Amino acid sequence: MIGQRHYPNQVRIPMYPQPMNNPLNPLDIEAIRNDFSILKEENDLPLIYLDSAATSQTPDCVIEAMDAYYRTYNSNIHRGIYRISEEATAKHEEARQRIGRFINARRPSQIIFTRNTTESINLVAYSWGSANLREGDEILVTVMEHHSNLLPWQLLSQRTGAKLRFIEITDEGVLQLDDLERLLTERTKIVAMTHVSNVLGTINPVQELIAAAHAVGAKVLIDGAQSVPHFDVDVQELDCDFLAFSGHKMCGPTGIGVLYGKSDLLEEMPPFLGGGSMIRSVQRESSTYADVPAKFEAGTPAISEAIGLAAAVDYLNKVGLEAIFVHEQELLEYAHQKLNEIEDITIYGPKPRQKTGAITFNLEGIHPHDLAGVLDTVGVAVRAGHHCAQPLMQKYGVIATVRASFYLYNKLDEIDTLHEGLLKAQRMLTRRRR
Ligand code: 7TS
Repeated sequence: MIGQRHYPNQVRIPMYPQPMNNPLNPLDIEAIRNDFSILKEENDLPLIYLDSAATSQTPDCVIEAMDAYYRTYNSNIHRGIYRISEEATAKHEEARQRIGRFINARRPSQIIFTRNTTESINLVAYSWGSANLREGDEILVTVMEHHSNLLPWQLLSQRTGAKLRFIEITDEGVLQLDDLERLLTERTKIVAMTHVSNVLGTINPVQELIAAAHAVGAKVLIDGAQSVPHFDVDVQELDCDFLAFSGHKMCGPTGIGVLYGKSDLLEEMPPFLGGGSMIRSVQRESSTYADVPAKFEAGTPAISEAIGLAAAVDYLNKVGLEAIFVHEQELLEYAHQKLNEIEDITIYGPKPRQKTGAITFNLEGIHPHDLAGVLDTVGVAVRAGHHCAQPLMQKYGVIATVRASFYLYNKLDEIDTLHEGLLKAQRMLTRRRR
């Protein structure tokens, strides 16, 4: 369930899953950490992994599921008339079902396997976009998009003459919705927006925006790369037309992503890539295509990765998304409190409870890359850079920031080490002495 909060403009803003505090269901962090071999590796320093927004760590159960495929039934799918190929096909299609259930898709055929979020969005922009957009139409995005949810639309705009328009954000890092009526009109054909900002962690009020977009006849693509891993995303409740996400940010492997789409849209969309597996029959000059989802899955797919992603989904279900969300809130509250104690720090974006997963900041006079380098000397892995969100960086007038991002396996004392690392960087790299 999504919690509700009222904004002055009467837009109902879903902020976070409820309940926020569920003392009956706290995470057993030590048991969870035990599920991740990489966190138990013996190194000079323990790994303090605060870069899950880039790629999350992989629990052993996911590695084992993929290992079992290669060790015991490695074969191509949908073609072999022999035991192990049938087993691989069954496991691959079962994975589709489990992943579909995870986002509450009506049917497994609405789950299209891609390589990642980027490919899922490109698929929609090329296939649906090229068939449906023309000069005079508009594409509405936000300034907080990851480049993966901007470049495909820029390219579409260049191909079709459709115009890109932007929802701005406030200084606090939430969407500025007061001029939505001006931006969202009958010219708008698609709204493509992130559910959660990969830089700020802001949770956007997508359910209300989807309803508003549908009211003017626009379709909506939600970039779920940073939401699906962190809280319950229900495509039927949201009523989005498309949802894109990546396996490697939700305890799954790299090389597998998902595009969910409404069936009627997927059925009328032309293929994206041509090749084996996506055809019904082929003649010299033309062909007919397989049904959805095969129509969009040309070539041999990432078989073990789909099986691994299904294992990841089972793992997240077992731990409980709600408990994960509450745990992340606790980490964020503590991180805000500790980092706010540091002088000359600028923290970007909203406060905890309006966001999930990440805290993004700069220390005056220190380049983010230098800061990340010093943090590495105390074992802390963070991301420094523009985070593939340059328009957002421009909004804040910076080239880059440091981002610490959290997931189910992070502990409060890791934030203490982050804090100490930042003070160390200030001692080393500025004239400030502490
Ligand atoms: N959309 C959002 C919101 C993202 O955070 C990312 C990746 C993508 C799309 C692209 O995902 P991919 O799996 O296709 O690469 N974000 C990040 C990040 O914040 N740091 O590294 C990758």
